[in-house]
Amino acid sequence: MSCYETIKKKYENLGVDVDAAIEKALQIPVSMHCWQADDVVGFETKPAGLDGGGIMATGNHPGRATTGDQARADYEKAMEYIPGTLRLNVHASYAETGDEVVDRDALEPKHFKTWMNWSSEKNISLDFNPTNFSHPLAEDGFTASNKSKEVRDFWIKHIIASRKIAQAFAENQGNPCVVNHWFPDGSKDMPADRWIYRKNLIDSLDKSIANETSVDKNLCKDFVESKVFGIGSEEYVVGSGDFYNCYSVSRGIGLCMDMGHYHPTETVNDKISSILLFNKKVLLHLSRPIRWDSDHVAILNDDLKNVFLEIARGDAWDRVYLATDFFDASINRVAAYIIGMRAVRKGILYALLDPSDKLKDYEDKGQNAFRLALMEEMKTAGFSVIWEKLCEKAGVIAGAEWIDEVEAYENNVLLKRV
Ligand code: RNT
Ligand code: ZN
Repeated sequence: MSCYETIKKKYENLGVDVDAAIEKALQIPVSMHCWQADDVVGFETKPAGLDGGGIMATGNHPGRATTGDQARADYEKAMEYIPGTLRLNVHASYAETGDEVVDRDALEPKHFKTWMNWSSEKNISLDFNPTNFSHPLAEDGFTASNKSKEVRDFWIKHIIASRKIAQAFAENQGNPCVVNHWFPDGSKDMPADRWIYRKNLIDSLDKSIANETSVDKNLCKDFVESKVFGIGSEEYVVGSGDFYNCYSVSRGIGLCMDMGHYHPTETVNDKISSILLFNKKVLLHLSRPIRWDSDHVAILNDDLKNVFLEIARGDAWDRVYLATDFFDASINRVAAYIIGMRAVRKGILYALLDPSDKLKDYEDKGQNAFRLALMEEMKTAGFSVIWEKLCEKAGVIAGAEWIDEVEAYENNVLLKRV
């Protein structure tokens, strides 16, 4: 018997169908974020003298993608080593408009033609995000919640424009486009009035999403993302966890939970069963916070595994949308994608191999030591052999050999970029 067959038998004895787990793990879509390749800078054409910059990517490893073509080449390179169904998550600031300066409120599907063509050519569906940051009208720290009606109206227009682009993506690819709405709005120090911004944000979201009828909600799947604090919004974040829990449920809009957007001892895995008992769907931003929302590359740590175990144990795969969100500019960015995306796929597989029925059985009988024992044993039960099988099925290198190939890409492509 092969090593795989032996291990498969062991799992079968625990009630786990390994072949079915591999098949399912390969099918679950994961939306890879476009912004690790270029440190969240984006490709939009800015008016002379204005450089919006990115958000908080730190490091200066050589080889950053500075054009859409370079970024797409990097995604394609990374995708050679990432098994399973992929999507690509595009931000509005990645519009390619040549010499023409198009402000965010005037963006149209035609400004994303290159992305849609790439999507059709590679058969990779796209998701989308309005970009409510890195813009002069975000400089005072408030966008859609701003006290100025003029500023709010600009962002409302941008959100609607973004949702129309998402709808065009959905039509082009023949399946819905997930749209995530995140706003940096907040303040460094204590506001005199914490209420007004939240009231404004509700009004802007209602006008651009909840009550906006020009976009088909079956094609454009909206989610709202909370945050606990940011640089420059340490004291007060308008779109807090409480705010969006209530807003999303009251409006029937999806909730996005980013693994870096909670207090350090809170875990996203524990939230899933609460949120999904009230909300129809949830989007996860898979990330690795180190002491704060640091957006380190996702790895196969307990936080990541536990998130997928929760989904598996609640059989909630069809209500959870998966997307990555990390940006580390201090290391090879293509390798960062591969490390993070492979970790995510490993985490999904690990969760699908969970002997959940057996664990629940121990629990029902009050045998909690045995429950803990089996959870521990599963960590070393032969997972790597099953992972290798998954990679083999996907036609992707299973082990560390991919590193040499990416080193060659660094030397031949990335280091030659100026
Ligand atoms: C920021 C949010 C948000 C962004 C992307 C670029 O704290 O996590 O999801 O990372 O929109
Ligand atoms: Zn996020």
